[in-house]
Amino acid sequence: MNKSGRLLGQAGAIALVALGASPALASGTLAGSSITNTVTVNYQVGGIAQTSTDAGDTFTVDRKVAFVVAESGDTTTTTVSPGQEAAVTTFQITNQSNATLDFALAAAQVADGGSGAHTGTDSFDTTNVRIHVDTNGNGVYDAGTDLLVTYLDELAPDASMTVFVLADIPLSLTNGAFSAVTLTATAHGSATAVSGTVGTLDSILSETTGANTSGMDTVFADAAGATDAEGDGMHSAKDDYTVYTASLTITKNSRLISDPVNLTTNPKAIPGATIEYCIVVANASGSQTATDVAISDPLPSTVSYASGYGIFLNGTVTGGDCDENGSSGGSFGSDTVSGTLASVAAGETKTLRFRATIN
Ligand SMILES: [Ca+2]
Ligand SMILES: [Ca+2]
Ligand SMILES: [Ca+2]
Ligand SMILES: [Ca+2]
Repeated sequence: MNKSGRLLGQAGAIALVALGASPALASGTLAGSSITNTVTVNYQVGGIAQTSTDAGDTFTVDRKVAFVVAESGDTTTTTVSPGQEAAVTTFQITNQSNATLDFALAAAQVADGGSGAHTGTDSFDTTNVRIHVDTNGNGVYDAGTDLLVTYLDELAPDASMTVFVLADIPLSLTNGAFSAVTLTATAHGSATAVSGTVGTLDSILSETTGANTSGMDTVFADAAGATDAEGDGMHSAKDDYTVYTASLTITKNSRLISDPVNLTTNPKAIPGATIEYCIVVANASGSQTATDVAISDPLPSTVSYASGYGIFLNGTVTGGDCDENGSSGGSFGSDTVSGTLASVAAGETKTLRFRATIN
């Protein structure tokens, strides 16, 4: 503070309290602002008013860097299917600083065994992780509209911006597989001005070390986030993806129906015998419904498809064997029996059944 008068040295501090009581912004008086006030003292000598004495005080408001990265958009994990592309998690970045800042953005995988924002233990990494900003401001990711970014440019004091982390989900993941992601924002800005350059990621900020200077100093007031420390010019939060998928078990067995010698009484697997193949598709409880379950069973040359019997779908199972039920369907061509089950829900078991003779 520059004191230009000796009288009433506390006047500047009193005036500052008065100013701070009603700031224009929640984040406070803008960094770089000059706060000036002048005190005037009138006095008398011998009962006669004398010429008044003034004392002025001017100082520069310093930059308080405070901001929050928070998961937003939903309160639960993002459910995904194996092979899904551009699965979205949503974050919000709020600038609580008294300056306009850029925020460099980085999305990082959480290692196996780590935690996310919701219940689960990290068990896989997503691929092709990228960050988009909510360009049209509707809070929802819009492909082709919400632009790919590596930083937020010139976020004003008290302003918030929604960003989306997009990732691709690998195939061959099991139900309940969990992948967490951490979004970290790092404060950048002009070294000397209350705002930076539009369209450019300004310099990474550092705190002013040592005593207060006459210029705009920088103070880090950010909290500790998911993976960053208090007062480090960074803040971070986690979100996560959980795989919901079908958990199919396929079993196949055969039973003898008849043979040319014993007929249906204790038939044996001799040439000319008829056998029934039973294909069972089971989906574990707690899984997602599998749809368009396409079964394809190429027959070896040692058996011949029993075209007169047909193919039966969606039958029941007793003791691991197909019951003699189900509805006609499927097809036979190129020595292959085929059929499609429209859906197999969690906990359901469905079948494909057909007969062949031993050559
Ligand atoms: Ca991971
Ligand atoms: Ca949008
Ligand atoms: Ca900038
Ligand atoms: Ca921090």
